[in-house]
Order: sequence, then structure tokens, then C-alpha cells
Amino acid sequence: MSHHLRCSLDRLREDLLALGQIGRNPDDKGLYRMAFTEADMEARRWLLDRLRAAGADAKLDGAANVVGRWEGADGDLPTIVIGSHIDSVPAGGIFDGSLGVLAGLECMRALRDAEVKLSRPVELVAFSDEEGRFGGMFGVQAYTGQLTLNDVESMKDPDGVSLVDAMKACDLVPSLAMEAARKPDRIAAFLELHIEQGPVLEAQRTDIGVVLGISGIFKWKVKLLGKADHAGTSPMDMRSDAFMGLADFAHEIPRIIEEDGSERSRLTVGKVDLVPGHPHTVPGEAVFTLVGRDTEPDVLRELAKSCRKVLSAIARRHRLYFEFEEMSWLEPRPCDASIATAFRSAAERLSLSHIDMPSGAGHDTQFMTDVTRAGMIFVPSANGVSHAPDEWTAWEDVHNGANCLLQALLDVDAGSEGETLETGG
Ligand code: HGY
Ligand code: MN
Ligand code: MN
Repeated sequence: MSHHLRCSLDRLREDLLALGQIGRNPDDKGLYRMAFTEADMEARRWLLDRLRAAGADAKLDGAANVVGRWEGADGDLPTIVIGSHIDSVPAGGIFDGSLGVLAGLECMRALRDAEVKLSRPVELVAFSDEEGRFGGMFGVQAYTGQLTLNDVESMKDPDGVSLVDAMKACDLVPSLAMEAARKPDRIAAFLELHIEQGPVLEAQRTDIGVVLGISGIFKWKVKLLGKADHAGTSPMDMRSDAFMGLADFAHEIPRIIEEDGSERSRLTVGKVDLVPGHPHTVPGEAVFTLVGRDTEPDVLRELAKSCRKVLSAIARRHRLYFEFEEMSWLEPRPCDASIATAFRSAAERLSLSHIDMPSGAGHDTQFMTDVTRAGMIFVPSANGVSHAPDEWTAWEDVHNGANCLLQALLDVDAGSEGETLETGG
């Protein structure tokens, strides 16, 4: 067993910094690498080159997931899949998603340098649109056979751009996404390394977070429809002011969570458009996104129900109409216990501290759990910041995460995941 094997931090840092230059905004304020933009496609081309340089057979599958494959020593055993995503949110950081993909690549290079050939084949995957420009986790849904052609043809981004048009603009054939589905019995496990994107590991001075469960996420596009009016002549008590409705809703969010949520519930209004958007006109229309999250399916449903009730009460109060479109609904998912055990024993073997924790963010792992044993680990985020230009993870933590991923990969390949040092595993 190659317990002594380690990743090269120098190579991994070089890759992270190089990929972190693709899609960087001219004002240097973070990455703009949203799914199926030119920057995203440039990043995929860059990754394909890096995978081939590391000896992988690399391609884009039907959903444009970047897939690098290394064959195993023992015939056609089911594949171990590792990876994450390389698309970003607007003004995103260089570690979200990219760490899991590039650490997986570095694991494969470390195995090659040590002339260790795993029994099983390995696929390293950068899943398309994990950040949900078109709703949510398009690439991993295609990879796990959970997409319908209607999904592909109906997905669109908050500005109304369709997935179909965005993929065609990248010379991709959207319908081929249906061919990306892998047979579940050909997948042995899925392992993902990701930054925590929160403050817990740093606050608790802990090296590794072993993820037990991943939040579900609903994303709505909400419209409050009132009446555009003159900002000077319309009396305050006679307006149908859509912004005031939105402002009221914002004040209700803490009470909704208090009464119908849990301490893991999150409600976020991330994008707002007021129409007609003129300083001297009462906004007749407020169009905004509402994202709700929780790790428990029932609580997530309660949150959604409560938001709907509050929005319709507010609409009545302000003489508004209210409508919403559900852009996506991603169910919460537990991670696989045996993979969690593999990560814990890997951390212990590396003398890394570790805690079990939930994930408030959504991740590709939550769809991979539907088809195989899937699990993930976190490494600390500096000041808990993510989805922002100053997202950062210390290089030592990057190295710890990559080495933990490597050791867990070795255990899962050997079928010894879950054995601890005492048993000589
Ligand atoms: O927003 C999220 O939960 C993740 O970063 N996709
Ligand atoms: Mn991510
Ligand atoms: Mn993210």
C-alpha cells in the first residue's frame, strides 16, 4: 500500500495559478468563467491539454464534461471517478471547483511518477455548469443519466439565454448531452475535494472536513408586478410599488427561517431588476432571484411553502401581482458512509485533524450519490470567503487536501476503504 505517496504542491500550485488566469476580469476582480462562455471553453481546452500531458485519454463528453481517463491494471473493473468543476460564478475565486479537478490531476501524476498503477480505471471529470448558470449541475446530471431532453431544451439562464443557444455558440450539440450518461454499474465510487466556502474549519483550526450531507437548493425567478407611476405625483398610500413589496419580503426572511427553517437554512436574494428602472418612476416591476437551501428535504419544502405564502400576502398588501418560475430544485443528499470512512482514515494516516460536517453549498457529489458511493472533503477557506475575488486557501491546506484525496483514492482502489491503521489497512 503506497501510504508514503504524496502529491507535488509545486505542480498543483502552478496549475491552480495558471487556470486562475483564464477568465480573469480586466479589473482583476475575480474570475468570470460562467458555463459555456468563451472563458469556460478556453479553460476546458487548457484542462484537456493538461490531462493529455499527464497521460490521460481526454475528451469532452456529450454534455461537454471534460473527462480524462486512465485505464486500470485489472481489466474492466468499474471506474473510480474523481473531480469537481472549473466553471465559476461571476467574480469568483480560483479554488472553487478547480481545486478538486486539479488535485485529482496531481494525484494521477503522483501515481505515474511512483509507477503505481491502480487496479481500477480512473476518470477525472470537470462537470459542466456546476454553478448553475442554467439552473443547476447540468453536467453531472447528464453524466448520471438524470437529464431529460426536455430539461436540456428548456434550461435558460436568469437573463433568458437558453442552454441550447449557449452550447451551439460554443460549437456543441446540446442533444448529445443525453449520450453522456454513464451506466451506474460501471462506476465504483466518486471522490471530491472542495474548499469549504465557509468559516468552520478555519475557526476550529481543523485540516479536513469530512462531508456527511449536502444541502438541497431551490432557485426561483420571482416577479412582483405593480404599477409604474410618477415618483412625484403618486401619493405614497396609493402606489403599487414593486420595490416596496420586495423590501417587505426581505424583512420577512429572518422570520421565515425562524418559524419554518433550521439553523442550516439559507434564503438569498442575489439578483434584482427594477422596471422601468428610472429614478423618477415608481417601479412597476421587481424581478429577482430567490435561492433557498437546507440539508433536510422536508425543511427545504417547508421553506419554499412559507416563501410562497409570504410573497402572496405581501402582494396583496401592496396591491401587486406575484408570480414565480422554479428555475431548479436540487434535493439534499447524504454522502456515502464508506467513502467518508476512507477520507477519515486517509486524514489520520497523514496526521491531519478532521471533523464531520454538512455542506451548505451544493456540489457535484450530491448527484453522484444517486448512482454510486460518493463522498467529499473540505479544506479551510481563509476568512470563510468564497464566490468572491478574495477566495483563498493556504497552500499547506491545498497540499493536505490533495494528499488526503490521493490516500483515499488508493484505499478505494484497493477495496480497503474504512480500514484504519490498527488493522494495518
Ligand atoms: O452555490 C453553490 O452551492 C455551489 O457553489 N454551486
Ligand atoms: Mn463549487
Ligand atoms: Mn461555487
